[in-house]
Amino acid sequence: MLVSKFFRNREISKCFIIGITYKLKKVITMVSELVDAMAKLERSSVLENVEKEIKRGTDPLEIIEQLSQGLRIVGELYDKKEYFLAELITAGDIFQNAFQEIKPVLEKKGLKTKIKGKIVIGTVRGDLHDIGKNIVTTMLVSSGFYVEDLGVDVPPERFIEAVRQINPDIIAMSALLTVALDAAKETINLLKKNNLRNKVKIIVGGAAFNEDIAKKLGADAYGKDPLEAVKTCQKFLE
Ligand code: B12
Repeated sequence: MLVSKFFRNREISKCFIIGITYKLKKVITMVSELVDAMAKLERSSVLENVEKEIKRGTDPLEIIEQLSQGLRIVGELYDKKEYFLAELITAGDIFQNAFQEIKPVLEKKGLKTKIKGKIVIGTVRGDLHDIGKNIVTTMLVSSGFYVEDLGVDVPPERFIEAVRQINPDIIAMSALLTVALDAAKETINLLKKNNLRNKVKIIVGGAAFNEDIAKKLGADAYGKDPLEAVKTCQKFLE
């Protein structure tokens, strides 16, 4: 009796392990295919794989993460001078195409909350990267925030003007270029100079920042991805 139960349990465990392994294999296949296609700038393969994953019910943030991993490889190849500016432009363009497919699914995923607030977001002066900022904006909007997007290459004075006009609860700054950190610092200093710093919370994100840099610049928080951005902004308003 006990022995048969032992063997039955072993069978169940075996099935469980086989099931998990199968699922894991499926995930790994999708990961490598999508990352690979993005890194190799294979537009049709990227779009096909994205469509397949959406149909399969994969978390849209997971799909975005795989595409971002592909972009990180593109960045490394650019660093090694195996890719050039043309490839960076193509990579950005493929991502934007793919994001159009993902966006409606992401919009349904917002972390709905009763806490609403106003956010002014922008990529700081000197920086034209907006893919990450746009994803964060989509997540914030679908989570119930009112978001005023100032776009890219936003000078510190434009942030100040927006605070005066819109009276936001939060300012969100994005930067991917290390050289653009000065503009983020300048924006925070200008808010202080105009006695506006205490009126807003500041969150920063994008590859140029990390926790440490955010603290040194005088921001209230650093967000590494859209989910963290939403959770932190919700916390600001509690
Ligand atoms: C695509 C791309 C471009 C495209 C951008 C298209 C667009 N519309 O955005 C184009 C071709 C325009 C471009 C231009 C340049 N680029 Co470029 N680019 C990239 C690349 C390959 C991908 C960036 C990207 O979109 N990633 C995907 C998104 C989803 O990730 P993300 O932006 O990090 O965003 C996520 C998080 O960071 C976070 N997040 C982002 N913003 C915010 C904001 C807040 C508030 C929060 C909370 C979170 C958050 O959430 C996002 C989603 O998870 C990177 C490589 C890399 N490793 O990142 C280089 C990279 C950023 N570029 C680089 C360079 C050097 C340039 C150029 C100077 C090249 C040149 N010689 O002209 C120019 C600069 C132009 C300018 N003035 O800005 C360097 C920067 C090096 C540095 N440390 O300063 C990188 C790192 C490549 C490299 N390894 O050298 N680029």
